[in-house]
Amino acid sequence: MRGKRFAVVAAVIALVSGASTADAIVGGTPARVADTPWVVAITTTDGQLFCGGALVAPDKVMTAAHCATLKGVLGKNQRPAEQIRVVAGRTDLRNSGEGVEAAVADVWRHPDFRDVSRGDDVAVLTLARPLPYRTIALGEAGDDGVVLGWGRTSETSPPAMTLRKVTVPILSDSECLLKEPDYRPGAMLCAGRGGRDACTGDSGGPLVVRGRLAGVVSFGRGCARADEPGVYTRLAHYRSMLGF
Ligand code: 4AZ
Repeated sequence: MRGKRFAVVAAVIALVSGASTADAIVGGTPARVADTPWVVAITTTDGQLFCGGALVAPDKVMTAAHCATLKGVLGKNQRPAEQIRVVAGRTDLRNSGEGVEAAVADVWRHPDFRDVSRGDDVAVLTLARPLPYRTIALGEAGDDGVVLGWGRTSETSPPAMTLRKVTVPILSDSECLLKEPDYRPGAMLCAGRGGRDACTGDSGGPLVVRGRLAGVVSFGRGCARADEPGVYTRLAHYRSMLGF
């Protein structure tokens, strides 16, 4: 009786505040790593989620440069490889018995990366050992894509900690420029028309178009706001320097 009343009150509060209890990534649905075995979580050595990524070779993880960056009082520095773990094959990050963890042997960040708003937000982690999971090839943008991650299900929610995915419409460069002044045509792409988006903790994670990796989650103003599409690093722009 008490529980039921609480549930009704919680539902009313959720409706009034505009939050949706079914959301995650934002506006998404549960996903299983078995269906997308190349998606990985990036954590601290004590298991705290901070980003996502994608296996582009058995020992290489594509992610965002800002995921490989530590902010300190003296400025921004590369995050030491020894402080990063890659978790593969684990739908629920709380289930340490599922999948595998790998140490990172080397971090490559785009040499021009300074801040997400300036772009070049791409990095490649070299793992200490190859992982036994299928990889994903790089590809081009299209009309829409699927973004995956373990991150927040709304701006004010904690990370889902279980993998989720959502389909987002990819906007034209001219529309992205109108909505995001920092947008760099050709080197970024933007996606989402409100309600569906990546959010904190999904950074570095994959945007998949026709089964290929077209982008990595870079930045946005909040999450899933109307007229604030999520911004991604457009991987096709970096293809020759990445070598994948
Ligand atoms: C973040 O804080 C973040 N809505 C990532 C993606 C987006 C916003 C914030 C895009 O890592």
